[in-house]
Amino acid sequence: MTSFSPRVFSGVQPTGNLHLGNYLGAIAQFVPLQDRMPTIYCVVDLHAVTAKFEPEHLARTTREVTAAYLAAGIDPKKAIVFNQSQVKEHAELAWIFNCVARMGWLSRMTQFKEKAGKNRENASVGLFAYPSLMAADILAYRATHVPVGDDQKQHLELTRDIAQKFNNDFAERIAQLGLGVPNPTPSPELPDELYFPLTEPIIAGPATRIMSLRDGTKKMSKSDPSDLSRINLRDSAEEIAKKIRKAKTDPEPLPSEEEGLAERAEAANLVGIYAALTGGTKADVLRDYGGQPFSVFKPALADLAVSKLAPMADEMNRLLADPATIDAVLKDGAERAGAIAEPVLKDVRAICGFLDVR
Ligand code: AQP
Repeated sequence: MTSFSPRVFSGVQPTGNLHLGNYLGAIAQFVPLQDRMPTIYCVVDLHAVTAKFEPEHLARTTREVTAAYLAAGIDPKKAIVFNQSQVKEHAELAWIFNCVARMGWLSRMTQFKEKAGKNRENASVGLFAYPSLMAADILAYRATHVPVGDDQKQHLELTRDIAQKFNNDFAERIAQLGLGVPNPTPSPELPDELYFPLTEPIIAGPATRIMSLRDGTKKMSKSDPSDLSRINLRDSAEEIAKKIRKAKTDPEPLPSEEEGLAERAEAANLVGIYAALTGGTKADVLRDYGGQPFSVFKPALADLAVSKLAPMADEMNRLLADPATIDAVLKDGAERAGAIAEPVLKDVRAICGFLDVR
């Protein structure tokens, strides 16, 4: 290989309650990329077991994320769509990365601190090591780009740190075995030849962090106990309208300029959602609604959200009524993903020096 071939990898956890943030921040960004380069979209079920989960729901939520991918416009003939647990190379590479990553690096991850909360001692080791598995998900395909929401930025930086340390620690063996790729961005911190690329995040659009409808300082999240905090992708039109009507706001009308949103987290969030749903900018929205009260803006936002999400929910429901077709997509995807990850792990085992007797 003379250079890393561009390849996209991303994933969504099947933890239930897929919401507007997952859609605007991630899934909607996945769709156009499938026409620009090879893409791999995973349902990351191994991540879903790092916190309390119901085994009897996991298959259903795995199919639900797959249905959301397909309903959003991901074409499984173009993109590889599969569930993580079906390709064993993810778990194997994660173990090696657990031995590359440092305790200090993982201890600094804000998502672990938030999710473990005050009860850190009781959090699973899997939750702590989650970023190593995420690095393995990406690097098992030597993916060069990862579209994600803003909350995953720190994990992507850790993926680069792991790749960099692996490339450095094993530089001699990578060169000896002839497995290196010329470093596209030579620097004193890195050898001339790399095995793993330094993956770039793609954090794009006006909706990289959609906030809770109940609290503009917290991100919209599947695990928020209040269902009113998020718009679920399969909510009915009535539920969507109710949640937007009840969304926390302030008494002021919308400003005409973006600077006027600076201290108004809830207003900024709703304007950002409107912008993302129309494919425009916050400035465009304020040009139309500046000076208007929320009693005018909220119904317009509700109509817009329903018009965009209802067809997707209908398509998800149609797909979910036929689980065999979803499973066939996942099976085909797992075979195609495995065919890429298997030789990468063969290289990694050789680089690490494991005795191969089979
Ligand atoms: N609020 C958000 N705004 C924009 N993007 C978001 N994403 C998540 N929440 C928002 C993006 O969705 C993708 C899939 O996320 P995930 O399922 O891997 O888990 P997460 O980031 O931990 O999302 P949640 O919804 O908050 O789930 P729980 O509550 O289970 O932890 C990612 O690209 C993420 O950035």
